Amino acid sequence: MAELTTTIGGFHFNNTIMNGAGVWCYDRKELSAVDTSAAATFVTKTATLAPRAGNPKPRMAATDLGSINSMGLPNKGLDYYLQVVEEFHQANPEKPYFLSTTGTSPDDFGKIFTKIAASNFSGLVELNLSCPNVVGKPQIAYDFAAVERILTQVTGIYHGPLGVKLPPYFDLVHFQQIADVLNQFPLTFVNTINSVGNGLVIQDETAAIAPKGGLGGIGGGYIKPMALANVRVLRQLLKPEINIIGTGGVETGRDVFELILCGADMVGVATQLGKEGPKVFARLTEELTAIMDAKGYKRLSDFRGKLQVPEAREVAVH
Ligand code: RRO
Repeated sequence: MAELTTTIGGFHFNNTIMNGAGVWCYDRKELSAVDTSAAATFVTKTATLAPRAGNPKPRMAATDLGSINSMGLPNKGLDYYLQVVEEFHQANPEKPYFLSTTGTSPDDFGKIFTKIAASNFSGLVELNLSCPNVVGKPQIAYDFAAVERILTQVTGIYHGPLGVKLPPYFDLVHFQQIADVLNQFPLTFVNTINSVGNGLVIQDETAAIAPKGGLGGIGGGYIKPMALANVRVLRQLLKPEINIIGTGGVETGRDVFELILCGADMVGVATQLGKEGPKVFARLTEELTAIMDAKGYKRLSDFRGKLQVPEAREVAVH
């Protein structure tokens, strides 16, 4: 039977599928449910320095094709997640965990990473540069100079394994610009993509969610083509030592397969995890394994990054 082990930096995982930050990761109870599922590991809800209530409700809606959210970074604060991840680490010293974090003002980043550096944290940090839902705050990673500034500061303070969560890019020049910035830093991984920011879902004659006049981050099946393209192009542009976690639009084992075909080292599941709960990981694992077995692939490296593109045939004018 095919095996699904993978590595991010020097960290080994016994499966390639995990949650995407924001879903089933708010507190100890939710993290425990993911930890005891078939998932490789978990990433926490994105932690800010102080706890936050987030945006007013309704702030999340599932649809047949995916989801919209404007949660607004509700979280229990960095201290809570540092402590909880340390507890999981004590119980499972062999299993690496991800801590997601971000700042809500320029001063925060230094404070956050000074705190993490001074803690016992020994997993991987995912710096979220792409939350689309904090009122009045732009998505940081659409500002390439800001990304460079923040990573210069953060990597000067923190020397542990670090990755960034990126928003989707839609323009080939922007792919090159973000890759040029990221390649200057000793990053362990990027996670691409976050939700597609500022979409609108309407139910009858009313927006599905309340904050920001109904606008929110779109996830699920709607965004799979953007996730595939972002994984594929960033794999071509980033230094090979930067691993990629592909997130976006995973509903089936086939979707996991396609993200790996585009170059993902690991795959995140968010909207479908919200719909189905942590048992989704066992189903996706079975479906991916069945695809690999049918194709004769023994391990992920047999097909990772090996997407084929049809040969282009010239077209005559007529
Ligand atoms: O909390 C949120 O509103 C949120 C975050 Br931090 C994020 O990174 N992505 C998203 O879709 N929602």
